[in-house]
Amino acid sequence: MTTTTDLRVGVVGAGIMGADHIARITRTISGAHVSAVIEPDAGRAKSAAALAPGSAVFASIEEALEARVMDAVVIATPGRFHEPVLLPALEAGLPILCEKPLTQDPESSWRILEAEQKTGRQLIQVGFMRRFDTQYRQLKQLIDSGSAGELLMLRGVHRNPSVPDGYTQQMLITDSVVHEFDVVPWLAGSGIRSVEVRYGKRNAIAPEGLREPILVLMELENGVLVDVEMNVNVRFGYQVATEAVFQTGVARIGQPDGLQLWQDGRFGIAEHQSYTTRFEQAYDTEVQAWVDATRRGEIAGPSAWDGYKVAVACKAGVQALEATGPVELDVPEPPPFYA
Ligand code: ISE
Repeated sequence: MTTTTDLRVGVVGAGIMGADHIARITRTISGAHVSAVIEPDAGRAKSAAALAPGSAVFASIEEALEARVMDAVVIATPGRFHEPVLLPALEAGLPILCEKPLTQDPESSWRILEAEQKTGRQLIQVGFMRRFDTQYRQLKQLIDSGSAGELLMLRGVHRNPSVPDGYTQQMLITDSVVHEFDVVPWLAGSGIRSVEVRYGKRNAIAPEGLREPILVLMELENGVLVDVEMNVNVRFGYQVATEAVFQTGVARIGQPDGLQLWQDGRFGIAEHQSYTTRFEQAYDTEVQAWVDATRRGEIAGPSAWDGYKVAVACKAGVQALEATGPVELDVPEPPPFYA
């Protein structure tokens, strides 16, 4: 139900994630409604706006700001379009939930940090939804509690059924491993020291020009070693799973938990096909937490500084795609505003 005290949210970008957030805010989230859909593709904008009755459609963030119909903004465009939306939204003083990545390189992310500092308060929350996933949270609690001893290694798989046209080799890092670059330091309580990429046998069904799967190795500052299989043409479904190796125990998250079916002499469990269902609970919890925090004048998750650190890791990761051996990260001290 829409009320007059609701947060009026403008959603920028009406692709898969934008449409998903528009439907979520309209149907599931309390205390907010979608007042504006901002999307240059008229057909896409119209179908997305139909998900949020009463919302107005704009072709650009500037037009929507001019109309003064938003109290806050969700940015769900591809990463390369984030900076030109973030800057005017910050200048207008609007709170922002920005889908990952903050921006695509450390230089532009630094410009965003500077613009945010000028506003005098933290307005940006970055949409690293894994931090809101119940199982990731349980794993973090286990690590923090020390009840299985110290964390020694993390072993992850990140598998997609396929990738859209235009997905490039670099996007293995900047669009996909970007999630691990945020969630691993958050879980382990330690920054990333270096990133290395190893190539196995190429999957011949991958689109031309894409050399994958890859194995991404991260060494953390606290000595924890992390490996992630990044694999984007598995066809059978969407899988994100982690095994944590402790001194006296092993924990797993992300195991299949769908419908179990025994039929024709076989047994199977339904597997997710997309991140929109695998992380549905995480997105719901994330967006509700953001809306509640925004109404209190706060953020409730990864900050722009976290987004900046991930941009530094992505830069090292992209270099590691070409390099032999580990690439060290160069993260400066956080500006006092974020310390
Ligand atoms: C996509 O953009 C996402 O964010 C998904 O979570 C990730 O699994 C996928 O690899 C990306 O392309």
